[in-house]
Amino acid sequence: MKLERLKVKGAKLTDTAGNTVQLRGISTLGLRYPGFINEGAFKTFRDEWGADTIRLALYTDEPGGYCTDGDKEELKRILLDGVRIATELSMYVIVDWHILYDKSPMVYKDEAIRFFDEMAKRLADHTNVIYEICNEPQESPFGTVIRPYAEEIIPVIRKYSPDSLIIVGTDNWSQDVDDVIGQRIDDDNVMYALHFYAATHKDKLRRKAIKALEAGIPIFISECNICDASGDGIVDTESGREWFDLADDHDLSYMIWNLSNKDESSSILKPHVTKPSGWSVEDYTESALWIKNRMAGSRKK
Ligand code: IDC
Repeated sequence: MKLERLKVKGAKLTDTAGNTVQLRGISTLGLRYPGFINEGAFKTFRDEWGADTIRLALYTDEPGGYCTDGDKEELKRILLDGVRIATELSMYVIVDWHILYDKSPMVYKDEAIRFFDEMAKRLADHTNVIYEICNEPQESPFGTVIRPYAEEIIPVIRKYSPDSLIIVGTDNWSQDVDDVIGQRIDDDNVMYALHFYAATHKDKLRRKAIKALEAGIPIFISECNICDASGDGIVDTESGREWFDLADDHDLSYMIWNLSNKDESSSILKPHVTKPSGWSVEDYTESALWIKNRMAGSRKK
């Protein structure tokens, strides 16, 4: 089944009939760890977790990163394979240009232009592909860095894909969604990223989210977990519950960090688990079990 393109309407994401849509999904770890990018895994998330989306995280700047010393062709092959699998399973899929240590999206802007030009061209007929153009900018004010960057990248995508949904990161590790107020990008189908890690981020960040929502800013939670912002540490289910309530109350889409068996609390699988799919309760970490339960249980439709 070919999925319909989603459309931003006010602060909400909607289908072509105008019904509100809340996507829920799973983010991979960096694509240089492709171990769990396979049909069985994505199907488990779709059928057992209630997920409808997969986010593919292509790190730009880390050892093995796309813009540093990574094997570009291999990383693109893994990415396109992930897109193919998600498409076959009728899931949405986010192509995530995962800036992090590079802080400013401007550092690898020329690479980003080449990358999105190639991807948008190749994936032009994919109605299920969503582009996320800068994961987590830092020290990059929205008006003077992020928006000018987005204004260069978005037309590159729009050339081939005039209607795709595009997610733009916000400053301070995609927390400063309120920065966008009064200076939105002039494009109908853009949402702004908010990331939370519930053990670190609490009322202060939730208030920022509310402030932006009240100002009509369309927010997309393209990364979150209930552990701390390092991706590790304790799991805070109390703050987690407040975050997921907020997301559900406002129909905010959310993607869970991360699909791996790395030894840290944000991983979905425990470190010893190497099975590529077909996991059972004892294979999941504490955060994964809590989130799975929450995700599968709270789907409205
Ligand atoms: C973390 C991974 C960790 C990895 C680190 C650096 O969980 O295994 O060592 O990146 O490569 C983010 C980032 C995301 C982070 C995650 C947890 O978008 O890349 O992943 N996090 O720290 N923002 C807030 C938290």
